[in-house]
Amino acid sequence: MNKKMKKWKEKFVNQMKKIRTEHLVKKFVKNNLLFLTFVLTCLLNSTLLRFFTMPTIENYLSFKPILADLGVVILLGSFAYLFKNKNRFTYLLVLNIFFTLICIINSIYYTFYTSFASASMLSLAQFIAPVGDAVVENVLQLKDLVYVIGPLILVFVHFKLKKRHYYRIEDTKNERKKKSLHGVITAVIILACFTLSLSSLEVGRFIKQWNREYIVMRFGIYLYQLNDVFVSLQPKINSIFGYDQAKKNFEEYFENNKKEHESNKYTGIFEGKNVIVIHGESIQDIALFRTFNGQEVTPNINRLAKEGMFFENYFSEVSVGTSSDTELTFNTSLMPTKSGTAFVSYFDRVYNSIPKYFKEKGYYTFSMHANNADFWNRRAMHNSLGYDKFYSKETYEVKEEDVIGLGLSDKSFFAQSVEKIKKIKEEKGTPFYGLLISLTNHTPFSDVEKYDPFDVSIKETVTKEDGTTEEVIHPYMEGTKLGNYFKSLHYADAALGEFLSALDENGLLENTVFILYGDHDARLPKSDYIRLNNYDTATDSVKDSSDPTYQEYNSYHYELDRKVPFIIWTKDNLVSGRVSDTMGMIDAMPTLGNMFGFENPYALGHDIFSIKDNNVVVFPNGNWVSNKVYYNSQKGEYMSLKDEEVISEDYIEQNNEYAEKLLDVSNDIIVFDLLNKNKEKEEKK
Ligand code: GP9
Ligand code: MN
Repeated sequence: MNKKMKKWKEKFVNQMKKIRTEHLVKKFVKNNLLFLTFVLTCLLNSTLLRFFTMPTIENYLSFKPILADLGVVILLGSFAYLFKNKNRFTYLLVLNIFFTLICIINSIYYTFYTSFASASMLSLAQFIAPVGDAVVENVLQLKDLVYVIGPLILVFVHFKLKKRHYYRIEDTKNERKKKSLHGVITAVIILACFTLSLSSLEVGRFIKQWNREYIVMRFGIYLYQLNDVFVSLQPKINSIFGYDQAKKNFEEYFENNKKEHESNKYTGIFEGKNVIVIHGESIQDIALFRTFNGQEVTPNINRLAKEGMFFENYFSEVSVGTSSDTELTFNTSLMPTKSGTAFVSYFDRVYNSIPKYFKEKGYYTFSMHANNADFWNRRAMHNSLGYDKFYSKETYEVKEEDVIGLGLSDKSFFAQSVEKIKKIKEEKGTPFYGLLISLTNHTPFSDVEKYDPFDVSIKETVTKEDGTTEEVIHPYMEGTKLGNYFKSLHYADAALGEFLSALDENGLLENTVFILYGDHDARLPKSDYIRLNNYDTATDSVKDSSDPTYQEYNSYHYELDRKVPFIIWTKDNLVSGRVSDTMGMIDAMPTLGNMFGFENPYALGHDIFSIKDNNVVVFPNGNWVSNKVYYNSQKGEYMSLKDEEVISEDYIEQNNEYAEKLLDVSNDIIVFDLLNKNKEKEEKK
């Protein structure tokens, strides 16, 4: 055979091989069309979910979650081959619908909570249901339903195949077993490759599961949700196992972080005074001192902030328990739990709380909220927190015309509450500590016609050529969710003003400290903030980002804008001034404790007047903020808050470690009931 011939032969053999492989692939696709459609639609859905919820380059380019999703889908899908043709489709369809539901639920959940859903929230469904309307009205969008296309494609392919008599040839039992095994082996190989690609940090975070975005971005939605079920069962399992280790870590933490609290100029200044605390639903700093056409959004809160002590860099530290998480953090100086919520899953633990310390001082303690007493399990938890009495909806008259949004309007709530407080003062004859939880300023802020009118447009008086003037109206924030939020808050602020006047008229402001905090941000869309900062009256639209006057608004600006007010005010202006050091809800108890003369040795926050500019505020997702930096733990990046200062890696690392330890110890205290002295005694027996 000469050289030329040899070459020809080689070419021919290669060509034949190619044809055979192509043939094999074709045959494989043809024989497994239904299964492949199932795999691809499930993969498409999970990828779309990730792209829609976290539209970042890192996420787009991330290959790991695709591997993980593929592994899970093939693994579970492979069992379809164990069924005969007739039932195989049913199995794949049920599985496909299940995966689709995971995507839809997470898509809706993400829009509402900027996080992924957790099975631990199932026990909270009853608390979310009343806010359900808000979800449907404001959140359910086309992008949440696009996933339905997965099962639809599967059904379509199924009928097409049926028409082509695809199902006529039935595999033998052995063949089916073999196919299923091949599928499982393929899935195991894919999952093994995926596991090998993981770093120890990624594995660690997967086990802890509190940084949900981080996990979905690396492990895909299906593996996340599977793991979540196990983690959600942990409250039950956890409190059985791991107590000794938790106790050891807890003792070590407080040994290393022993607080020698030094007294400062505020120590004991309020001892013996009555206290009224307002839990202000969704009040954010962005509304304070803001005006539209010369009108303040929050004139009453502004007055309190100007006359009293205003903590202007104060952050709420909520997780999925929103309002209830803030109540926990404010009252106990502990963080929300890593899974579930303390109010629901751990209401039966012992807490060192503000009401309990006041009770020790002979105060009468109460809470008031005109919503269902079981919402957020308050009926049980307010008892655990040490309130003598919880005045819930049952104790208020709720007339139809007084209902706004979620329930009784703030104006009616406060008016009725004043009567109750008056009675308490007369009957008890002791100082009192009372928490009033407002309700009207709750998302979706859509009962606009029921709020006091408040204009969020821009009105301009323009002089025309002939010298006459004309009023031009630019819509600005009208019709936006943020605009409606300002309207709603303007109403809530007016209710607060009326409350203060009524308290004053009844002599209830004498010898009383009035405290107001915003419980968390209002979960408003970023695009509305961009509009707020970049509106162009010349075009009546948002400026283009290329415009030289365009103000950048990134995710850090958004996080910083989630700040809430914290104000301490007395009628005789005992305290005043702005406190600018970064502070969190967790620091309220130690700061107030110093002023009222009590100290919780197991508080995880700090008296801001002792720690001053060294404070670090940790969020449940591992992000943290100090006077210098806002750190995003999901991205592992930060934004410097002081242009001139160089931030060292040590500083970031130290605070990361601090954040992780704080979250761990706080969670252990609650889960293992570590403040329960009786439990300790029982252990020793
Ligand atoms: C309900 C109210 C709102 O009683 O506190 O709770 P949230 O939805 O803000 O957690
Ligand atoms: Mn709330």
